[in-house]
Amino acid sequence: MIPVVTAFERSPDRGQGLARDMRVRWALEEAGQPYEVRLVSFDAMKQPAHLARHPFGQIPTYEEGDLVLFESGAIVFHIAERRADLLPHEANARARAIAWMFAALNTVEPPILELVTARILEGDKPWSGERLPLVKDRIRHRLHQLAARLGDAEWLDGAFSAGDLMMVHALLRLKPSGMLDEFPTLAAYVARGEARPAYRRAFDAQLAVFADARESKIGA
Ligand code: GTB
Repeated sequence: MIPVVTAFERSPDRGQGLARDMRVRWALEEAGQPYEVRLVSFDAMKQPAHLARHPFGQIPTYEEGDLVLFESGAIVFHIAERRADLLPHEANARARAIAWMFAALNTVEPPILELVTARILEGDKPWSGERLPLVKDRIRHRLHQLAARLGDAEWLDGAFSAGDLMMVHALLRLKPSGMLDEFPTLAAYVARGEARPAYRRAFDAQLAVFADARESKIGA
């Protein structure tokens, strides 16, 4: 059964791999699981057919036979549980890797998303100049804590896991801000994730979607 993942027809990040289908693609590549992609426009995302897959009208979704899933964390967990070495077999190590997945989604990613909101959606508000440093400080606080825990290790807890996959992808969203470079060990950690062959394959696949969309626009 070939799973089907949904992704942006035209990703606003211009194929930089920041949209969350990238996590799912990456996990599938790590698992050696072929997949298909259904591209959806912003308009189609809000139509009943897609809302039946995703109650909030977003990407990514994942379909595999009768199973329809939304939420990148749940999808990566599903893939990791079944087909990859993305979760350790030993029970305690497995529980810790899952904890890192939650930490990426619930503890590290939220302040990073606040920065995106502050910059893009609230950048023209009169109070934006005062808010931005506060948001950045909240991110720095988390990054200090994360860097302290990572130390000189390659990955967060032993071998590369779904916890690292989610964490690296959450941190990638910081790249355009330059803030990651303030934390060299975290920048190196992210670079290690990006250097994984499975990441490269997933990245190239989503970049090809953007390139194709651009070409068809030029050709039109
Ligand atoms: N919690 C959900 C999950 O983890 O799956 C969040 C899903 C989500 O935010 N999806 C976004 C979406 O569908 C795309 S990934 N947005 C359309 C909408 O809500 O109408 C978020 C994203 C978007 C754009 C960039 N970018 O351009 O850099 C990066 C990430």
